Amino acid sequence: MSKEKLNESTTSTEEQTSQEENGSSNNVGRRTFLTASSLAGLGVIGSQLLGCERKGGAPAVRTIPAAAGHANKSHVPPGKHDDYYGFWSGGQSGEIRILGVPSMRELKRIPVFNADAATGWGFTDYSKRLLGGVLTGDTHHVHLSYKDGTYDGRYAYVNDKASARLARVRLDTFEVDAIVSLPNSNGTHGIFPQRHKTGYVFTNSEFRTPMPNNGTGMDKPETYGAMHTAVDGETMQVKWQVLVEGNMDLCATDYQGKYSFATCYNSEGAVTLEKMMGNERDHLYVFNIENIEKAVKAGKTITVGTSKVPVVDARGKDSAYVMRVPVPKSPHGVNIDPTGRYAMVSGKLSPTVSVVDISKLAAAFEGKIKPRDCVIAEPEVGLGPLHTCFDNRGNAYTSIFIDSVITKWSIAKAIEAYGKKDKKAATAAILEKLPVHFQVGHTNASMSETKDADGKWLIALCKFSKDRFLNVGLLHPENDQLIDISGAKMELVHDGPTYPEPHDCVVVKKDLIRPVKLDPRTGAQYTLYQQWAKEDGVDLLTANVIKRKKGLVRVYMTSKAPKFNTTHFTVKKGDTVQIIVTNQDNVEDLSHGFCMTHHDVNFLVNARATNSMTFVAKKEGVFWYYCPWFCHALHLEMRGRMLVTA
Ligand code: RUQ
Ligand code: CUA
Repeated sequence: MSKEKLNESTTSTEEQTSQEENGSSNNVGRRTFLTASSLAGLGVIGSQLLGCERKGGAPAVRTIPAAAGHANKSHVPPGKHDDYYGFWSGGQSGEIRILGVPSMRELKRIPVFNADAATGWGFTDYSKRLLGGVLTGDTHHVHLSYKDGTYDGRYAYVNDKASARLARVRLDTFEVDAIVSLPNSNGTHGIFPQRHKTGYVFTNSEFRTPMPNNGTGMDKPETYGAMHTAVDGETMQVKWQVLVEGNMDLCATDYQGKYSFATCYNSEGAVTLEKMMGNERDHLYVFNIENIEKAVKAGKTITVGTSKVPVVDARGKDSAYVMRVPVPKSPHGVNIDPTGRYAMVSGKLSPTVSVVDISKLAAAFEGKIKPRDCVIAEPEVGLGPLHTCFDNRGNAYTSIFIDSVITKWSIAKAIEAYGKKDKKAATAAILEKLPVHFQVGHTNASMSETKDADGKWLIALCKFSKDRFLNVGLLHPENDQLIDISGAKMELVHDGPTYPEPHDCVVVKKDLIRPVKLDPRTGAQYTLYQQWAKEDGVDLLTANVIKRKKGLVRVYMTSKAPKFNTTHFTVKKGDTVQIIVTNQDNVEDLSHGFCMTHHDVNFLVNARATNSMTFVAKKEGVFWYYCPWFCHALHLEMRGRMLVTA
């Protein structure tokens, strides 16, 4: 790297900040809210959304890597383990990804709302049942189940924004075990589990629709509503919903099980972008769970459409169920600090984060104070604040999309400065701004969403990598950056290219996760196969059996390296064939698979697991089936024949 470029890359944050403060780099003062026209002027709308250029073409962010040299910190030597599991959402890839932190090595992909050729997810009988034929998805937010304010290592939950679903992953097997469809919901975005125990998982509808959504209402958007839904995290059943008038973006819960939260960026109830940005203030919805549960119990509910789920109608104005805390402007993230005292609402179109004191909410629900009185600080953190995470030293870290920085600020100092004329106090609350590369969306820190936040690592999920990696054509990787936050100053230590597009991650101490190495032969999938075997009078564990029913041929077999116990079988053209394989290897990671050539059939069978897929035998001939997972020196010989007769 040339010296010039290096200098450019290390332009101090102070310089950048002062430029913005005196308005020399653009015409929008830092106090000013962003509007449709000012965003356009800033180069924030349309093709210049990315902050590549601001007015006049001046570069808004450096496009050169920051000074190298801290890389050793993230280095985990060969053969050594990481200290943390990272659970990443995979955005429109529909999956969850597991990374080691701090090495940022990708350890696994868990297919969830997608079809995956390697494992057969989306094609196997069980995954098809869960997915109901919907093979695209959009995962944004992965959160783990809790006990007493920290992770209990049992489950991970993730949303599907595309088709309003919630999935659960078992953290012993790292496989999906349940998917639930959310009634009367469109664009399910923020989700969050309760933190005192495995209780509810709350989900937010981002898109407002007619209620019921039954084929009318294109010209009456003012009548639309959106659902805040409570799913039981144990049974994965939808328990109740709260209907509100505004849209809901991100979701959070307190630490006591009293409240859940949702940001609303479209209190206007508009259906076009310009009008959604009309109000100077939108709000944070606060849901009072005890009061809602009482209403549900007492039957003070309605049903909407064909769903039987009880709905508390809380549209329009504050009530015992829902309160609206006014915050500027089109807020995005809501994050609770590790003490459980504060909800940080990031302004998105306001350069501020609103600090809501959760301990004041009860008084506001009782009408003793105004909802807005619960806001006890509103530090200015930069242009386009999206999400906030925390260390264990009273600091908050907010991702700033337009400025492409992480802003570190002191919660106590921000509270102290609130309402004071003294500009010095406000400046003192902002501790540091670290450039990130580029257009950071979500950010999260190690254990930040638990009472045990440890202040070690921060991840900046940057939406654009621009020229930081080799050019790979039209679609570039995103850039998940690792930042050391353990010292006085933040230090960027790693650039992590990722396939689009992670929205969020949680970073979890490794000891809290206790995966198994062999299939436990428990749970819904195994139960299903036991049921089939019972119906057919077959022992799954030794089966080498063909069962013919009307139009259906079930082929039960086992695998044990390097053999299938069924070496050949015959079916008729037009038969529907179901292949059920039970893996008899009791050896860690000794996975086999089953691929039927020319039939679009290919699936994974892990050690001790059972899996199956169904297809129609369409053409006469001999077709080899084989094991596609490298399992043995004689892996290539692990195969058999299917004869399809006329
Ligand atoms: S939300 S960063 Cu789902 Cu911000 Cu995408
Ligand atoms: Cu079994 Cu390859």
